[in-house]
Amino acid sequence: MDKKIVYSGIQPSGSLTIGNYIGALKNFIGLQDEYNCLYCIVDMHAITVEQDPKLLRKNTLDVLALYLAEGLDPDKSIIYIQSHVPQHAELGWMLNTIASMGQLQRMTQFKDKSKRSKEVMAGILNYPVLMAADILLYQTSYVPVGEDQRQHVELTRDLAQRFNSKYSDTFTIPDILTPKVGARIRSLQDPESKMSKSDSDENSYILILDDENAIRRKFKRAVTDSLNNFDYNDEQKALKNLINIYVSFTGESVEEVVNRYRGQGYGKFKADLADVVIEGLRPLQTRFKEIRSDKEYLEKIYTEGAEKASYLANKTLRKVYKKIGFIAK
Ligand code: AQP
Repeated sequence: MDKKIVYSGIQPSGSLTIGNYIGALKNFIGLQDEYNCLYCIVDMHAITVEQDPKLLRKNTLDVLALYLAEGLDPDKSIIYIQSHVPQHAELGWMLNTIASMGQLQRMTQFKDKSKRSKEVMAGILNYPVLMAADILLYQTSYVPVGEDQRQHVELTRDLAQRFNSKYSDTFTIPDILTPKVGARIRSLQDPESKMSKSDSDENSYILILDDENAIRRKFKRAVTDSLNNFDYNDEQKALKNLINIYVSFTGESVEEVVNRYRGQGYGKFKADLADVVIEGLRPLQTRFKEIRSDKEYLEKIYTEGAEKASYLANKTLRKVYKKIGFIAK
């Protein structure tokens, strides 16, 4: 039997944070043997908020190099850039015709992002429909993403079911795959919001490519609480978040970490956490530098990836067009 399909993507909307790493990237690697995986750099999603073209180009290649540096293997997985496969936009349009405005306006990410914009563009509203197209184009069974994307995957399931019942079985209904710990890494400055690469406060996030000094400084400045009680609970959200980051990097259990630091001040823990993250990111940062400087290699990967992805995407799109009633050329 054919292996099931895994699909995920990351926006090149800034430099990636350890939230993106723990919630998504880190989990991509282990899926490559068991499933047929597609990993995309979703540049069309990134332009739903303002981007500097030069920076967008740089960030797109950075994400590609990070994918490869982390261990995505182009012989096992299809690695490509979303705008190279126009079928995403085509299926996105079809799905827009069955997605309701009310449904899209209820999306938390839409509400958050539109609050932050002076003028709300239609692209932000339609973002989850394009995401549904990304996933459904490849008959995806599993979508490894962070908790913030759950609502979008649920919308994807809903659109797939709606299309299937209107036109007969066409799309596989996908399931979300989130990590047990670290599915929602929070801002280091405000534990009520998630860590985000587009946050205007650089102390709120650790970037995968941050240097040692920046990592130490940001953890030192991370907010905690005044209880001075080393414990893991929902009343101490900021500390809980730091412990989640720690265990995501070391693979230890929360209990082990809490037992080790109980009775000590937060300062020592924060300093050790910085060491753990610096050491954890070091091999990735080293490989990233080597790969990022090889432009020809990167071009080869994204060109071949787009060819393979287009082939699969076309198969689904042809079916969709036929069912809708478009005339085949
Ligand atoms: N804080 C987070 N904790 C756990 N997982 C996270 N992800 C993002 N932030 C966290 C996961 O990373 C993957 C890629 O996300 P994305 O770039 O497609 O968009 P996003 O979810 O909107 O991430 P950002 O960093 O907040 O980007 P901006 O600031 O551009 O909107 C997804 O799997 C996501 O769940």
